[in-house]
Amino acid sequence: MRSGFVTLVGRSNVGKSTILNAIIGTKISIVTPKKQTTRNSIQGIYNDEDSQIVFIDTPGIHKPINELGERMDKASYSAIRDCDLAVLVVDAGRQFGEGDQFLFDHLKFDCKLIIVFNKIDLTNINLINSLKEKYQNHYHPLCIVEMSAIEKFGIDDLIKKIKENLDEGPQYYDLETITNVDIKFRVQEIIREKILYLLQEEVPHSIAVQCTDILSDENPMEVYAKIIVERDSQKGIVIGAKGKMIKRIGIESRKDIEKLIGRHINLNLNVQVVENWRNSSRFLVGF
Ligand SMILES: Nc1nc2c(ncn2[C@@H]2O[C@H](COP(=O)(O)OP(=O)(O)OP(=O)(O)O)[C@@H](O)[C@H]2O)c(=O)[nH]1
Ligand SMILES: [Mg+2]
Repeated sequence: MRSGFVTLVGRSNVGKSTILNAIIGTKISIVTPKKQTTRNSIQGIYNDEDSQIVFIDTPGIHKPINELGERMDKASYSAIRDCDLAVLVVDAGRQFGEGDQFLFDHLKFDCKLIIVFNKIDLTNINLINSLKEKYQNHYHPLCIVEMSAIEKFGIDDLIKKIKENLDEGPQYYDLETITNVDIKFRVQEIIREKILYLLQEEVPHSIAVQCTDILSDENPMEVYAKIIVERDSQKGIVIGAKGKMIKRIGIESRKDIEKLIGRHINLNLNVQVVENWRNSSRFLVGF
């Protein structure tokens, strides 16, 4: 069989996590219209009759403004050092700009490279041709695949091109395993996704979620999670007037967690302030 590790990398918001979910056929990595949604490297495992591809979704490469951002970029750079093939995802609906230049200056590939032009539903032929020329000349990829992950267009083509470029190798995971992250991590991410949707501006980026306990012997199952903010004022925003916001976050999250776990749950949320956690090495250990 052919197998290997394939890293999805690129700027924030280009659709890396959407692509991973479309490939695996289920939601492994959270997706939002906000930047810096993914904060960790997350594996999704694709299997078919003659191959196993371990995809690694990564945080969007950006100019970091705090230690969390530095760690996120580091996770992305290290994921392309350790893979067999990298897939650089580009938003084909946007003009080349400063952020793309930052990527050109900082992101180098020693491994095989395929470029995906995603969001072709939002582009036009002139834009796509000019982007293609730029990326072709800078990176010399094996090929460029056009895609609309949201419409599931181009996914099969990408898999085909990846398979053509992977060597014979072992089956790394058993066939039932679709991700490397555990239930607690997925619960945290679901809650963070709802917060990203429901809160505005900087607030959702100042939030971390820790799932502290899942009591599966209880019926309904009891799930405990802490929402961590950086300041008292943010705590007020997360809780909302008369507790309305935290209630909404709870209701939205519970629906998705129940889908994930396949059982009814009670979701117990509490909000805690950890000042400036995004610059706290102690807090970020193991992040
Ligand atoms: N129109 C359109 N929108 C897309 C497509 N793929 C993804 N999106 C949208 O783009 C936004 C960002 O998608 P994500 O998958 O979270 O992007 P990402 O690259 O993982 O972002 P980070 O985790 O922040 O690095 C979401 O609103 C998606 O619905 C596409 O093919 N077409
Ligand atoms: Mg993402």
